[in-house]
Amino acid sequence: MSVQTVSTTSFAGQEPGTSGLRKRVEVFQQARYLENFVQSIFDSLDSLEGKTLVLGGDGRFHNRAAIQIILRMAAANGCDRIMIGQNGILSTPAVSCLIRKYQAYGGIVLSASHNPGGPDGDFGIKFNISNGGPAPEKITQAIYERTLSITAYRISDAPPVDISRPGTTRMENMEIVVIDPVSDYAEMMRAIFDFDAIRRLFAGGFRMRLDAMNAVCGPYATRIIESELGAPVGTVVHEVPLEDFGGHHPDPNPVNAHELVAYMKTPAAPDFAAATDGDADRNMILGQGIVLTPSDSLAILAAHATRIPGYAGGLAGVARSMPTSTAVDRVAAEMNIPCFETPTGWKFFGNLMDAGKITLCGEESYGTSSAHIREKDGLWAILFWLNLIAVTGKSVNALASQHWAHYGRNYYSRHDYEQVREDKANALMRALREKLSALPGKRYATRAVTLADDFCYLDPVDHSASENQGVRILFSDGARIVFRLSGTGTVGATLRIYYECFEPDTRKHDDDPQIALASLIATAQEIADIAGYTGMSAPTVIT
Ligand code: VG1
Ligand code: CO
Repeated sequence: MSVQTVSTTSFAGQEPGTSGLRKRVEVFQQARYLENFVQSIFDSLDSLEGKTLVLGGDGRFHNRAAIQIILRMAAANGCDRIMIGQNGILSTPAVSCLIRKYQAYGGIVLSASHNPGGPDGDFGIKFNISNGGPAPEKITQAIYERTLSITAYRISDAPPVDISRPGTTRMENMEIVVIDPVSDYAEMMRAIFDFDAIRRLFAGGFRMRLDAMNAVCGPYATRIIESELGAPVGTVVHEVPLEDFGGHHPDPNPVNAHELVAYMKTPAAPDFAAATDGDADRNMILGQGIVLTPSDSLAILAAHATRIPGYAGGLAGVARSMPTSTAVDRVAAEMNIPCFETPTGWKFFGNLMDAGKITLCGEESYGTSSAHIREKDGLWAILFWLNLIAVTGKSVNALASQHWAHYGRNYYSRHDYEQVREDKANALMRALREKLSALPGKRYATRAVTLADDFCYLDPVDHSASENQGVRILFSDGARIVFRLSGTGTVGATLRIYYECFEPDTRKHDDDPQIALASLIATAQEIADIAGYTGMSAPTVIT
């Protein structure tokens, strides 16, 4: 066993996006591609000597091969100890939990999250720092810059390590600890939620379906919801993680999880349903006949948080990403706590949590979490809902209607235009930016524009500025349109347009969101000429 130094040349485009580096599997399979990026991570950090890293992934295709390479590189780069999930499996929230609990220096998550998997799908890699959260922009930028100048990487020639059983082995001077992927995470959930109340709920005949989409949530959900909380076997479906997610697109939204949505409209529908994504950090919440928007879910959880043991002391504050609806802002205003607006991507919440400024936060893209870790957490959100249903005795539908009656309803929808030519998407955004200064005061249908800008975030903790985080157009009646380009896609550009309007009148709370938002959707077309630039008369995905 010895450490080799292998010369290499740089690859273009190893720039982390909204959440790590994501590329097609075939790109990652090129010789030296993963090695270059991993060495660039290590080169951008302090020495690994004496430090512990956490390593795991969502089990997608290329996970097993990548894990063996990273183990050999970590050993060669002087890492002291690496904690790895059995069979290389760890959900993103579990990685965050382990880094914090064992005071690791950081973690490497192998996942392209909500992107499809399999040999023709996507692969991804992300570095998390010692607070358990995604590396902030200054670190991802340093990693990217390193990938451009790299000339060599270090790797041990040790044979592959058996990671199929918990236990400890060594490679070079590094200790490799294979751990059960679920137990630490489950212990943390027990400390936050009232498991007895949820057990009584299931014992009383409450029925639920959780679709794990053949991704990494399966082992966590079966152990916690079925074995521990007593839900009947079969409550968690598609519970076995598969390398290609069984052909599912593991992005829990009404389009990809259409079977679950349809099932919730049948007479056989259980009381509650949920779905999670590739790496188990996203969640979709459903009641009988309804899918709750993630923005509403966040607002409702915030409004009831003190009923959950882990949040009985109250919330320090809340935060949402800029495109997320302002429903939670109304809750924060009534609770008299601060509400922060951050750019898209979980990395921006970390500083606010570390500084004790927020307890709950979320994004419109089916992400919700709290300061218990520094990532979004799908199963946490589902357990929060179960706990809430157990202590209030109310259904998802009842809790939503009650919420809208009290605060008003923020109708919300996201329209995605996928696989747009990059030059066209960029031209649309450029033309829109050029128009912004002329928009305030202009009227569209019944509304006047009050503000139009390109969102710039000033981090209140480290005072860093993040510019060009999405174009937002705000109207006099509280409606908003937001335009931005996705930072997680791997083919062409994805244009995301987010629509929101506020309806205080209870009699108008049961409309179809697309109808409630129709005039705003027409306004976006008029302002941005979406059809002209994209050549598409309708979005490819509506959520
Ligand atoms: C998308 C979502 C964003 C989320 C990110 C990572 O990013 O919009 O809210 O944080 O995915 O989620 P983008 O840049 O494509 O809009 V995950 O669960 O895929 O890591
Ligand atoms: Co995810």
